[in-house]
Amino acid sequence: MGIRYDWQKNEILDIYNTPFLELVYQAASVHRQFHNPKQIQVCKLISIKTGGCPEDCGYCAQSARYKTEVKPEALLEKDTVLNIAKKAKETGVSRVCMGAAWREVRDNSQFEEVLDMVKDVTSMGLEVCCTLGMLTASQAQRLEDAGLYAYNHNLDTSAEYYSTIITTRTYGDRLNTIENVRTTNVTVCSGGILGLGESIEDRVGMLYTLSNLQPHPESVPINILSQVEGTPLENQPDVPIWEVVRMIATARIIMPTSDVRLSAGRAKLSQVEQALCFMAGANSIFSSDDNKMLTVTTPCPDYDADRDMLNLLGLEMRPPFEKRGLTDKLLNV
Ligand code: SAM
Ligand code: DTB
Ligand code: SF4
Repeated sequence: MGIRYDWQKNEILDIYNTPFLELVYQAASVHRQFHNPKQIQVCKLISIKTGGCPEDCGYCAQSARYKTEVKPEALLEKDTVLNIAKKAKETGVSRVCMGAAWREVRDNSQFEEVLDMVKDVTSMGLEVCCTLGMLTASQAQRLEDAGLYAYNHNLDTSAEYYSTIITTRTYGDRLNTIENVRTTNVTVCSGGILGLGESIEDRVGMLYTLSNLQPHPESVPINILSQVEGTPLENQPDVPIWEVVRMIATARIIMPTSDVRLSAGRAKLSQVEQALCFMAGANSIFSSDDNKMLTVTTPCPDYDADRDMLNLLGLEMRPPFEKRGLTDKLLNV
């Protein structure tokens, strides 16, 4: 089957509700058609600017509106970032994702510093991703010129549920930034979070919006809420693994060429549960040397634990820059 950009909500809901083992089998089959099932992309997150964010995202440890463990810090020095990237590369990581707790990028000296980081990490032979909040088309162009490979900007949930979680920007703002990135050759990374109190229809709604983007985001992160003390969502119940796997499998089936990234919350999963996610089509993870994702509030498995798990499962780390060529070949473009 070819790639579709006209998925309807009822079709996506039917896929999501397919009997569990049949769903995993179908997703695993699609996965094998479009990807090398032996490979997992391993990424390293670096929080280049932590905390003090003016936005009110109800899940986030970095919002200045909530009293959390996270204390605001200045923009990291380039050398600090380069050292973390160097260690990541030595471990076999292929992508470094630099996150800033900003509402939007401003055309100031801090942006110049970030551009410089992008340039230097790219020249180490790593794919670089940034997640810096809202972006104009000309800022996206400057990031492309610096060598940026991907820009992460999540939809997080459905259009309908969005304002329950975030009030300081709209779904339209989010889509607008994604469109601005699409005016360049920088790839798009966009997904969401499970466990915000959303309904199955909201999960389907998010997948509907993502799968109707043409092209699909090259990467779709599926985060599992990490309940952060002090945020409005601190008491949300854990998401059952069955629902995590259903979400991954559905994303895999409707966006077959995208990387589906098992992101925040992976540290809560056993190796067996993670193996089920990989079977269902997840082919990318974040790994870390300091046991955290962006902040101390969200644990991340470390390089050693992940190397052991990949060895156990007979999986390999995907080298940098391999994806674009492979997808182009499959699509005959
Ligand atoms: N400030 C930028 C923005 O919001 O676009 C980038 C950083 S933000 C931390 C990136 C993504 O991380 C969010 O869109 C959300 O999906 C995810 N995230 C943040 N806090 C989380 C949490 N506590 N649990 C799970 N995912 C989380
Ligand atoms: C994404 O979708 N997940 C990553 C990355 N993009 C930036 C972030 C995970 C959440 C980290 C929450 C924390 O560490 O506080
Ligand atoms: Fe700020 Fe991003 Fe956290 Fe929202 S998710 S509060 S924009 S850092």
